[in-house]
Amino acid sequence: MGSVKHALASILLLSALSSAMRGDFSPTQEICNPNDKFGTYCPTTCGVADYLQRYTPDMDQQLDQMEQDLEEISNLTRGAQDKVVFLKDSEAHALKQAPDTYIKKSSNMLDDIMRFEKSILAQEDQIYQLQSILQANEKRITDLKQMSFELDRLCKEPCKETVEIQMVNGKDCQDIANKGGKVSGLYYVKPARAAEAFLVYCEIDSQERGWTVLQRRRDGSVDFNKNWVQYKEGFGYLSPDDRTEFWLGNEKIHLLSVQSSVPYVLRIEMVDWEGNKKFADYANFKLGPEVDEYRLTYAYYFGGDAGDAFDGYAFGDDPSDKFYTSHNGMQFSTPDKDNDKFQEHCAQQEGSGWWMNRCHAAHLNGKYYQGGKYTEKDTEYGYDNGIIWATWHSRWYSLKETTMKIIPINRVTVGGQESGSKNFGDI
Ligand SMILES: [Ca+2]
Repeated sequence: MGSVKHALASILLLSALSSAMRGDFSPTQEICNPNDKFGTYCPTTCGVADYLQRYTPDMDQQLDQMEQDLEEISNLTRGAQDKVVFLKDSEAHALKQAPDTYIKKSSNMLDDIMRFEKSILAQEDQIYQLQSILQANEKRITDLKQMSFELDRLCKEPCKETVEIQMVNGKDCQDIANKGGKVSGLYYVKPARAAEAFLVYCEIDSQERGWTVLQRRRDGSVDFNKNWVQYKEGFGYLSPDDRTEFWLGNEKIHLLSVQSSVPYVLRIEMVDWEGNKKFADYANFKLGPEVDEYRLTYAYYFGGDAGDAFDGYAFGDDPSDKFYTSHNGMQFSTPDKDNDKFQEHCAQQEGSGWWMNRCHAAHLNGKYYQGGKYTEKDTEYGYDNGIIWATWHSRWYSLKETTMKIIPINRVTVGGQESGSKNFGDI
């Protein structure tokens, strides 16, 4: 740009000179000539004209050169402007393009890379987990092979014990005894309205009486803290030799108890820790259907030497105790189902299923206490929750053994005197 300025300055100077020339003098011959059209000025401008004359060709040349240079510069400038415009356009274009494509593209690529990294890490983790599972499975397979080997070995040995199920069937154990069942053991019974036969323990005595056993406690080996469904279906174990504890199941007890026009007697037999035995009988024992929450009903206390605990007991704390601890007409409650007459939840507090009132004077599904005696401190909620028959032992004394069993009423007499007459029986 410096050269351009210099050239422009020269042009201005020359223009000034040129205008001066036109106004005052004009180039003349090398030697001042008065005859020349500018001759009148000659004497005073001669030197200048002479000077100009001498330098005009160079000046013209220089001017031509300058014009050329200007032309070039002008061209260059235009080119530069074009270039600038082009660059601006390119920049604008690039700016426009960059975020949409390249930045986005590169950011997408980064995302992809991160995603792949994550996925690789997750897959490595998965591989590690699968390897662990594989190892665990291999160990399990080894264990199972070992067990299979052991079982195979055991199977080759002759069986030491068999459970014998008697071949006689009937609607209850008395029916089975009537049909020739002679020994106590496991039999299939099918009460009138039962969809299918089920297994029961029949106690068949020397007088050919068949007792269908509903409940058995003898050693505390079975936990009676069970829920509604378990009490409904039954739990524990039936054994052919009366060695195990169980609850036959409310649904089965219901079906058995309502099937016949001849009502049942419920007999409750109990043994304490001193080996004393007592019993209580209830006439017309029935268990309602599940829609009535397996309600307990009986007509009257039929006899026995244990006392009528089902009728409640006056513990002495409150005059209403007897009324609120009776069981006739009570619905069944379990820790997960409160059908009692108490503002709280007897079955839940005492960990058993029973025909709870508020709560009980008889409680044969209670907690098993070794030795019998227990205190509030032994219980979770401070309530008497043992195996109780309040008309015999204190409610803080838990019985050693119990049996609940039914028989058609015509097989027993009032007061528990056995009716041995076979003529009574065949029903
Ligand atoms: Ca309640």
